[in-house]
Amino acid sequence: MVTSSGAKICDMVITPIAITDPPLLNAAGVHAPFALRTVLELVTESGIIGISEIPGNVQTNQSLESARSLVLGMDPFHLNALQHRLSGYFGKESASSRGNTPWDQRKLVHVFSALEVACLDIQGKILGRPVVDLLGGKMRDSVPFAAYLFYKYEGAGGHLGKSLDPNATGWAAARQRKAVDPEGIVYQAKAMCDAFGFQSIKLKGGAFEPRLETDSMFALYDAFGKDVPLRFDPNAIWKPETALTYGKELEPILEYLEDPVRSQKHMADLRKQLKTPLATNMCTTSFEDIPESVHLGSEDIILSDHHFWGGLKASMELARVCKTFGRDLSMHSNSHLGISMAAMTHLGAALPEVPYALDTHYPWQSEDVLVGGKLPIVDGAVAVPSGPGLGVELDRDMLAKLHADYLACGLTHRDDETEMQKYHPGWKFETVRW
Ligand code: GKR
Ligand code: MG
Repeated sequence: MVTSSGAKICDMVITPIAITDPPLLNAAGVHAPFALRTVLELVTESGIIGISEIPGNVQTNQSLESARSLVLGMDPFHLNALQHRLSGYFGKESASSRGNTPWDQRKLVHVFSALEVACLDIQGKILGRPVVDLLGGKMRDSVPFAAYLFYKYEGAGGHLGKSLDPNATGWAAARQRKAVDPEGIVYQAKAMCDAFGFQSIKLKGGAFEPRLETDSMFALYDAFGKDVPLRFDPNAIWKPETALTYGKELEPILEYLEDPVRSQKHMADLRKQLKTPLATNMCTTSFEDIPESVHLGSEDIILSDHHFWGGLKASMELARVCKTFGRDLSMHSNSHLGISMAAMTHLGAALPEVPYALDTHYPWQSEDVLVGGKLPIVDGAVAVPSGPGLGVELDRDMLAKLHADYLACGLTHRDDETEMQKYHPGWKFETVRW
């Protein structure tokens, strides 16, 4: 018989926020001065509040809101029933609904991820245990992350827009510098690694033609040497023949090559011709994609993201699937704050293996909604929060400020193409460019 924990969910608070984001370049354009996130709070009858954070998008927020009556009255331990209700309500969402952009645009996975993480936060607070224990327990005390480099235009983002903060020092100063060539990328890498102690490096590509971006990878190799693993991600913007040419050239220096080409088929074809492992957060992006991935052999590494795979438990299940089918699992990221960072860290601590340092955009963000500010990254790693639940607490003044920024900035969803047109009128996102 199903028993209730006596802690039903009685309120749900959805707060869209806008966070300062520098003009980072990628295949789809450039980041706007603010990245959007949504903070969810679930409140139980006994006053326990569980929190979570997902990418901000007005349609996702509306979906979350529309699920309110399905959530209220639920026991926060009954995640299976909650998922069943939501799937019935939203209907099947196919993998192709993720869209063509480097980031995922599906609704149900985001909605369920938000609810699941907030419920796990509540469960942990009821039980007095950290979320990592609810995922099977800690395999490590801290979780390694990688330096995530971007080509970028000058500027710090936020209210400063394209201008610079003259008072910035250290990483805050380096973060606002322009990086549009190999020298700029090496400068950024050194500043980021000095500040956070990262021991692996990823460069986001797809912004410039392949020659320049390949040269940047060799410049990083020259600057950091063979002991710092390097990855490169052109977000599927290369043609198969381009990927083969530059993939071969990069073979001696890459730990892995991420989404060089679009589609499982093209990835599988390329994988047969390259020695470098291929990783993806674009071609195998849901459980529904796994059969074809296995059939074709489209990648070596799946980059999970609990916001896109339907939560932390689903990501643990993905780890098992990956193991079964001979894939490694690592982690993808998008611009995010500390609630997501805490969730990613609990997951990273629970995973049976972490063969590669995980992705995070966290150093690019200057604000946070956590009491005590940003979670520290020390020697490239984040310590697993030890308090109950996620182990982090909402700073309500910051939440209110970032919500005011959301209202003032007028953005409703991520649109890097429109932002790019402010720099280059008429610029168009092409899914395959070079
Ligand atoms: O933040 O511009 C960006 C990235 O390109 C991001 O949107 C991607 O989803 O980090 C991502 C990736 O690995 O593809
Ligand atoms: Mg990627």
